[in-house]
Amino acid sequence: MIERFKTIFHKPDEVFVLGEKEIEDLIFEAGRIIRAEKNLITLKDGKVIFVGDTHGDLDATRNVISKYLNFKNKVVFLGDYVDRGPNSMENINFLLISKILYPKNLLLLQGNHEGRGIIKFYPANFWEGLSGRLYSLYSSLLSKLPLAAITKNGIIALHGALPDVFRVEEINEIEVGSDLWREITWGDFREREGKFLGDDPFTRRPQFGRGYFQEIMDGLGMNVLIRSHQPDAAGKMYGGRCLTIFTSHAYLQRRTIAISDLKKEVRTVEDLEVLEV
Ligand SMILES: [Mn+2]
Repeated sequence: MIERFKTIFHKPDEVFVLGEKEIEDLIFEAGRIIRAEKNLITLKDGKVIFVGDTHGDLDATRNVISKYLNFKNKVVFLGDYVDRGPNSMENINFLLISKILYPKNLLLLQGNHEGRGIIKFYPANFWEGLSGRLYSLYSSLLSKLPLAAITKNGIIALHGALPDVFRVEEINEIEVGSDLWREITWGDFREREGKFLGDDPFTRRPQFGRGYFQEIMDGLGMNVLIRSHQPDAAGKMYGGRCLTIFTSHAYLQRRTIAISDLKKEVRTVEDLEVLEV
């Protein structure tokens, strides 16, 4: 089976012809790795490449993986692999195959679009197109993805907003479906003063301001947050300590990633390499 996954990895168009049985095998194999991971991933050395929402943009994922995924780098995807874009199924399957081949070097964090089994949302074209069996296999697997990554040079990376915790270890205790989980996977940041600003009346997303950002980042001892999820957010917020990136043509013409060499101190976004793919 690993040989079959290697073939698909090197001839990525094969990902378009995976049968349902092969997809079940893929979900099972990837699940063995993902279920053993903690909510919080700690990265200690090397170069880390952060990738925003890909949302069915298989081309973006292939570009990043062919260029950066190897046994030295760490590549951290910030969630939202499915829905909106044209190739959700191929995108998530190619990522799961890559995860099986590079389990320590590819980290797939959880976005709100991976939690369809917990909170319903629209658009959900990927989820709505699945058979009942695949719906339950994908939703069970994807809701087990880790929630955050931290680096030894002061970066925390996650999908939406910071959880209301003061020690990074507390992230390991967060349960799927809880308020803290909803802050991470659904939360927005606003360039406004204040802490909790209420749920958005239309999207139901929890909104947070500068005071909340500073309080949680100081408590966690982190310098810079790298996140995705919120296309209307400014790229840089809060004095350059909060970077929002997207890596999908489903939202924007520009597909952006951020790179940090963990040997280098990071105090603001200016200390990262931010580029297009
Ligand atoms: Mn999102």
